[in-house]
Amino acid sequence: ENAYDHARIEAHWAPIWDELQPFTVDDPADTKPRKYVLDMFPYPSGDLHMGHAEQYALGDIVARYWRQQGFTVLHPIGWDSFGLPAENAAIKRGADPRQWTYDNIAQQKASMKRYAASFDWTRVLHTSDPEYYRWNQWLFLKMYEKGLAYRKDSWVNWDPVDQTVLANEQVLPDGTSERSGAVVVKKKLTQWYFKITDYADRLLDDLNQLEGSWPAKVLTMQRNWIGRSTGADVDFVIEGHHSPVTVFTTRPDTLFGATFMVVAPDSDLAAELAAGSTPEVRMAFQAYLEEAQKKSEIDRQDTSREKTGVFLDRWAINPVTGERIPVWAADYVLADYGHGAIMAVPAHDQRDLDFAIAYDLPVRVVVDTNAPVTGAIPVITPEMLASGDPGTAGAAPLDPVATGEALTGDGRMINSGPLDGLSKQHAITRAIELLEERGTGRASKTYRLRDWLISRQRYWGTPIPIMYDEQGAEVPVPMDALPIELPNAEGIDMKPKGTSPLGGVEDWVATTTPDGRPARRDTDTMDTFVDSSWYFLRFLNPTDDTKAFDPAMAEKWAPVDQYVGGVEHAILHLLYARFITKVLFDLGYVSFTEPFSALLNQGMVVLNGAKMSKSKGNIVTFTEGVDSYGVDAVRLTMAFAGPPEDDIDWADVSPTGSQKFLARAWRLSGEVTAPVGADPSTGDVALRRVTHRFLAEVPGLMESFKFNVAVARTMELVNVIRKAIDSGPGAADPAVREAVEVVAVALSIFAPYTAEDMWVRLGHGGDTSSDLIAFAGWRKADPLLLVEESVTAIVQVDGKVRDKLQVSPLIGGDELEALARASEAVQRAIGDRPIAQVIVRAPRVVNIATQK
Ligand code: ANZ
Repeated sequence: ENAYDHARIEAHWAPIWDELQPFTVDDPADTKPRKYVLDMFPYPSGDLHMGHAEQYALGDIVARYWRQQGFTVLHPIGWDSFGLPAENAAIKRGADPRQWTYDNIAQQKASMKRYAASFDWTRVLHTSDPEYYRWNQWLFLKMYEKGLAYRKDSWVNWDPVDQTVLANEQVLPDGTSERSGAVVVKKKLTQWYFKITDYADRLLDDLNQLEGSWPAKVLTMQRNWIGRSTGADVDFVIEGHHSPVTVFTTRPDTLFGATFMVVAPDSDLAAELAAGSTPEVRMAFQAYLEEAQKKSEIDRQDTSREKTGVFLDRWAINPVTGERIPVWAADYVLADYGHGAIMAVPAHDQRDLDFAIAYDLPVRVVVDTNAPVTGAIPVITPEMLASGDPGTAGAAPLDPVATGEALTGDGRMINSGPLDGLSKQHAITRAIELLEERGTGRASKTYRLRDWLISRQRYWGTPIPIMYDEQGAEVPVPMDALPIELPNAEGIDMKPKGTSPLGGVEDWVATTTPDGRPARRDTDTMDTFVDSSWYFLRFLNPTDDTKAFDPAMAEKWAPVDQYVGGVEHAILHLLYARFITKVLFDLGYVSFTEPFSALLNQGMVVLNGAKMSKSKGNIVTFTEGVDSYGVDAVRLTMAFAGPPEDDIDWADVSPTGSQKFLARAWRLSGEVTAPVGADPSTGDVALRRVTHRFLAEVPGLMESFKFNVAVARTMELVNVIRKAIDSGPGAADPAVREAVEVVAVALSIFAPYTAEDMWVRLGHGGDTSSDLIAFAGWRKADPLLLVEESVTAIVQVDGKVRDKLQVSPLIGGDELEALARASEAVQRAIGDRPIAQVIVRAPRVVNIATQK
């Protein structure tokens, strides 16, 4: 068997590994250092594809690397197996979603085993198992007890095709559904929410802990998603209204320029103000509201859109000027941001200016953007005040009405009483102080983040553990009655109709409260992001039927040291997992506040520049890939293609090249003739230097995710060994054995089948897990072999030796020439004569000839 045959090697090792289960982590007495390496778990949506092949190669590389570094690595896998794909498949084919799901899981599992992903197969979990989802229900009830799960009647994003509610996060920037592509509309429903907004500050501030270990892009996306704005809340009294109206502003400095107020037409406040107005206003308002509701939130925020609104014939009092200002309803103000009402400062806010121009409302400039601003607190002299010049020098303030452009820049405050002369920043601070002194406002923050809507009108999900008594009051299901299992799918009509399919299962819906009164179950199921928000903890003891997870195990293993997955989860999944971790911290179940200490986002696998998709018919399936080239060649190709965060174009990479390289490396293992354990220190020093530089360099490459460079270094080492055998010290040299063993261990990270076979051919291996190459360990580089040798290079000028340089034996010709030219002795010898010719023979000689 002297030819490399990937199929033979795979067929030999796969059953042995399956038998040994070498990556099971279950020894409580194990004292080795630990790592928790986690791949984002897959949806069971069919067989694996090349994207999976990439992700699971990269995660596995990290896991296998740390094992070679002497760590016990927890590397589990499971399936995110609730959700719409199963339900839609069921609707389309009349199949049971359960059947579809578990069949797909079986197929994916077989593929992952074939792929030699080094998972601990004893920890597999499926979120659609009642043994798993009962703990979603437990989590829900814990959050309910804490007031973090609540129900509210509200406008929701409605996907008219899938007939389900969408989280804000699932609505794309163009206003269509991420799931079905349909244009999302608004609908009023009573839904369950998780109060993630209570955690907005912590979710934002704790991102600082992740700086450097999460991709910067993901941190930015999380920050923008949370979207914290700082400023002030200001209370405006409204004539004839029962209580003051509070607005949020980021520019309290401009309060003296607030010349009208605008409320969101779809807010309760607008309805109340209109109701207290004239019949004409009520009618005009109603018509306007209906128009506004047809528009998407994205449209409403589009600044280029023509401004529209209705005057409510109500008046507010500006708390600092005492002026009466008109109150309007306009759809550029959103009901669910800030307080759904604003103070309009047309001189300094473009939307307000457009509106003021459209409806001929007063505009007052309060920041002179022509005046110079200094970093220091401006000094306002009594003379300046006396002369009426609050430090404004030069040109007159610009006129926003004439130009149509709001003055948004910094400058000096004018027309603003006690704020006059201050810069914007100082005026903001001072204005907040003034408001606080008068009790009409206070410093405040507002967020783009909304509470997490978790109710879904679908069958294939976790039932919400709440029932309603005959008065409609919420009654939580007692903990000891969990799980509330899904009824059998048989006979349930899952076609989307706007209400949950579970509503039709009368004997499931009808229940009794713990004190024996008739009640009806909530028929919605949870967003599947609930399932994935804490699964990393369930892996620690996935079969425990007494608790969601064991805090002692969490203490031992969590947080996850390295999380690996696609950038498509950069916002939602990660945000929710971070949120739930903080909730569990507050409940005292875990001692850490961030779930994933480091994050690696792999790129996508594309084909000829295009995303692979069924509709384009350009999918390379996982099975096709590994059948054609072998598992190891596919894995190696994924690692070698480039930095892991870049996309891989399957048309540009060469799995055949990977295969050839693996064959070259594998052949070496059959040629070594030095016996096992031969003392390498008696071997060829030049080869040993190369081997030990490799040992020293590769860990840094691996830990900075430069897997492609590590593979390139392995290829170089293989070439050097080839030469050493063919035209160097020969196959019997102990340094050759050492080098080939180092190659085998390095390859065990990328190409486990090939490496395992090499290991046995090299005379290692045995019957137990610890004999496998996966646990052979990374050799320490010998520092003595890392010291760079140097050679003496001679520099001649016109045939006379003028200098001797100590240089690396690997120095390039250009570099050596540059050193020679830089030598003072050489320059002196050349004098002012022009150089005619330079001949370089690195690393030994540089010959410089001058013109005579
Ligand atoms: C007065 C003002 C003057 C404002 C000025 C801006 C400039 P960000 O940064 O996005 O948080 N605003 C507040 N609530 C709003 C709502 N529900 N719908 C639409 N706009 C709203 O924006 C905060 C600013 O957006 C607030 O500050 C408010 O306008 C407006 F020269 O108040 B500002």
